[in-house]
Amino acid sequence: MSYNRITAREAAEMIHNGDTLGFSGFTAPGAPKLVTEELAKRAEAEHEAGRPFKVNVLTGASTSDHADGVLARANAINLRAPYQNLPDLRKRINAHDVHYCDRHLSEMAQEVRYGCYGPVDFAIIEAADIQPDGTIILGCGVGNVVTYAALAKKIIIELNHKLPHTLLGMHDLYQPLDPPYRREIAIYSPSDRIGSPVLKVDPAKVVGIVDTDSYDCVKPFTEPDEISKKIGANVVSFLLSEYRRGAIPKEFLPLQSGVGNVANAVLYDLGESTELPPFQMYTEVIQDAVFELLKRGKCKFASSCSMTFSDKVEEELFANMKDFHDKIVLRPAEISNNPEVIRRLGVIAMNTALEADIFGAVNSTHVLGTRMMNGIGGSGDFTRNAYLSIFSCPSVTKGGLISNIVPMVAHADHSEHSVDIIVTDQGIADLRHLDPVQRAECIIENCAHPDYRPLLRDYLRMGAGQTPHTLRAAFAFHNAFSETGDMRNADLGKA
Ligand code: 0RQ
Repeated sequence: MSYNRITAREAAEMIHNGDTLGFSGFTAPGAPKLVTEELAKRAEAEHEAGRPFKVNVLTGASTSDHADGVLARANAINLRAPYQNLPDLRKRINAHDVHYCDRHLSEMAQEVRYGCYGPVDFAIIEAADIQPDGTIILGCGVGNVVTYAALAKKIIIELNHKLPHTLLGMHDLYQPLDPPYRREIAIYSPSDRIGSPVLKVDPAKVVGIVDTDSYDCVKPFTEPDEISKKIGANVVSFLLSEYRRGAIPKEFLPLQSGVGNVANAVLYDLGESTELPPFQMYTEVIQDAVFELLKRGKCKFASSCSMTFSDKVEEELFANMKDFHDKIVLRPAEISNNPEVIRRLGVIAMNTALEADIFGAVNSTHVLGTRMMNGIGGSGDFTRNAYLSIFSCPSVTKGGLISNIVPMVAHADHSEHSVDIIVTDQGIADLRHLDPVQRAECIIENCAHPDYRPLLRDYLRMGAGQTPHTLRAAFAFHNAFSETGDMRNADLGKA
């Protein structure tokens, strides 16, 4: 089977204003790079000529500057789903230049199959290699590519020569039947395989192959700061106490870890613990810290949707692929984040909050309640279905001007019914056996920064009922920040 070779520019020329594109990948790895850059140039030229040019972009999660970044700067995106994390796109979203649909990642593929986003015109797929029978070996991120490839009218392949063909065997591609025909997803352990190692596509839909050799350009982590280290140590001490009292079985339970420096610090500390046994991960993203744990045997196996490694770590992986084939599997997002599997495996979910309120609700997405930061990503998929759902964040932000523990979250992504544990640099609040007032006392005394505890105690005393909010004062902290630039000026009486 041989597909046509085309240039990125020729590929971009095939795409029309208003088309819907489905990208492979999840975070930077696996996302297209070259065709999107040419598409951005094309959009700019069309705009200069006074013609409209915008496309709808469906992905697995965030992409990279090669895709979301260039397209956002060119104002070439009409609709974007289900997740993003780049500053230029964030600006467009908050200015309403882009219609952003912030969706649970596990549900996206089925929503597209059910036609919620209309027809998919093009799937743009990053490949490590193409087999003689026309099947595709994917790159380091999967996302929703199985669905996009199946639904798209046309397929463009970006063949990335930086990716080794030895990636063959890392993927497990499976698309469940849609209800009412769906059967159980037969994953009983993170390492179980249920699908195909290669992506099968209809060769008649492939309009061309574009050759590339671009890196993902994932930045390595900076050394965790003191606050991240304290949060990491608190999470580990909580997990250890649960392990010692037998609430986590002796084999341990699979971990999910969000992205960022705090998540990295937690994994680092887990790796250092001599008391915890080697563990497995059932997660959506694995980062540099997990690679180190896999090498040391502290992490025995990682099931993920993407390997979001820095370029240096990626090079090391590619040079030693044979050592990792039995340690990592890459799955589509609707399987890596699948509620059925997460609940069955008893996953311990660890995600980051922007702010939490004294009753345990969490805001992961909207800065001060209105401005989109990134999106809910997979945090909802895991939080609602995990055995233990942990959220962590620093107790304060911006040098203490913002308290991340507030009377009421200004936007609710995760309700108090789903959040089990809150951890800050100050300490740990285990909310599982507590009523709302007890939860509030526990969060204020253990997690809030001492500067904010008196205000939060006053707020709690003001209210009545099962969950004693005082609605006229619930956003006093946020109002104080908007008006004075410092939440410590909150006036509960005036609010
Ligand atoms: O602002 O950029 O101006 O410095 O928010 O905060 O502390 O750097 O946090 O990078 O760990 O991200 C929740 C956004 C945390 C992320 C969130 C300001 C703060 C800073 C970022 P600056 P930090 P992190 C796995 C699971 C949702 C998706 C998810 C996220 C900036 O973890 O997107 O979990 N989660 N996915 O100063 C106002 C507050 C603030 C605040 C922090 N209370 N009010 N601003 N900031 N707290 C991945 C996938 O799904 C693929």
